[in-house]
Amino acid sequence: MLISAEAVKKVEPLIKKSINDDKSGRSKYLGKIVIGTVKGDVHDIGKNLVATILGASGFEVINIGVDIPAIEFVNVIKKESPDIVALSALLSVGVVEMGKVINEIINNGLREKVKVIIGGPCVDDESSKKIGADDYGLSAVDAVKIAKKVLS
Ligand code: B12
Repeated sequence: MLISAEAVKKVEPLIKKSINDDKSGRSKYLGKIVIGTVKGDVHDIGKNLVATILGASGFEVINIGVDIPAIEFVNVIKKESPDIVALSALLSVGVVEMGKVINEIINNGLREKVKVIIGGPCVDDESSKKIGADDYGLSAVDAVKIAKKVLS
């Protein structure tokens, strides 16, 4: 696992460069997204891939890293005023943490101001509805589709 994770990290800048070099297909500005992996979870390969693809699709992306507590998401929302917060988790317990982030957003009176999308192998329609997310996705391609959808 560690070797594959390191391999992907090495390749990531090359993927970004190749996307940035291909200016022909670049889209117009679509909005601002804050993305992070929720507390207790340090998996970031998929989340970084999602961030890269969203960035290449026209979104301004602020990637705040891994193991991010709910209150930290709220602090960044207050500072950056994003259109969307994207939550990533690979561990099953991540869904509970995602729910905590949404509750913290509600408690701080920010829910009307920001859309919340969630993703990772452990999320589905049921869990997304249960915690009150606006939508969920299972891949980087989904991320672009649902980000556009929740803002439309
Ligand atoms: C690499 C890896 C690690 C690396 C992570 C390195 C890193 N920098 O990310 C290391 C070695 C650190 C690691 C640690 C652990 N891991 Co791990 N890990 C994996 C592994 C092999 C691959 C994950 C991966 O990168 N996949 C490739 C990426 C591209 O896919 P992805 O992450 O799913 O992302 C895609 C989608 O999910 C989606 N997506 C992701 N985020 C978002 C967000 C949004 C908004 C949207 C729309 C979409 C989206 O789009 C992405 C791109 O297509 C998986 C097994 C597997 N086959 O998936 C286990 C796995 C996730 N790990 C697991 C476990 C248990 C652990 C540990 C607890 C092990 C341990 N006992 O220490 C620790 C947890 C540490 C922690 N606190 O987080 C379990 C989780 C089980 C569960 N369901 O809870 C898995 C499933 C392995 C298993 N079968 O048991 N792991």
